[in-house]
Amino acid sequence: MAKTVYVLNGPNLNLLGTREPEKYGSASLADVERLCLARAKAHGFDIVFHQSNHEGALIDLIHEARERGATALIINPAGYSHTSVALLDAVLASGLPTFEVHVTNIHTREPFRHHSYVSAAARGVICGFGIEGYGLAIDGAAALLASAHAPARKTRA
Ligand code: CA2
Repeated sequence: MAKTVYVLNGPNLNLLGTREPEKYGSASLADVERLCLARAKAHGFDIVFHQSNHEGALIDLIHEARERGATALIINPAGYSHTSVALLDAVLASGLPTFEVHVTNIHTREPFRHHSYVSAAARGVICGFGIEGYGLAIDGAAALLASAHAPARKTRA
C-alpha cells in the first residue's frame, strides 16, 4: 500500500499566483499541488493536499493525518507560523515527521517573520526556494524515511 504524505497550506496561500508575484512568484496553489503529486509519485507516495484559512481546520487536518497513519506531514503554516502555539501543539501531538516549508526566505523579511513556532516540532525546515521548496521537502522526507528503515550498516572494527 502506498504511503501517504499530507501537504497542508495555511492562510492566504489560496492567493498564490494572483497577487504579489514579486514576492511569491507566479505559480498558483494548483501548480503547487501538481508539483507535489508528481514528486510524490516518483517516491511511491500518495498525497493528501489541503489549504485552509482557518487555524482549527488545519489542526483537525493534522489530527486526521495522525489518525490515518500518514507517513509524513509537510506544512506551510503561512502567517500562523509566527503566531500559533496551537498549531505547534498539534504537530507535536501528531508525532509525525514534519517538514516546514516557506516559499520565501522568512529570515530576509520583517523581523516578526524570523521566528516560527512550528519549527520547534519540525524535522526539517525549507525556505526561500519558491514553490520548489515543497518538492525538496518531499525528496527530503523520502530520503530520511528510507535511511530510517535501512538495515544497519556494518562498521569497520
Ligand atoms: O513564504 C511563505 O511561504 C510564507 O509562509 C507565506 C505567508 C507569510 O505570512 C509567511 O511569513 C511566509 C503568507 C502567505 C500569503 O500568501 C500570499 C500569496 C500571494 C499573495 C498574497 C498572499
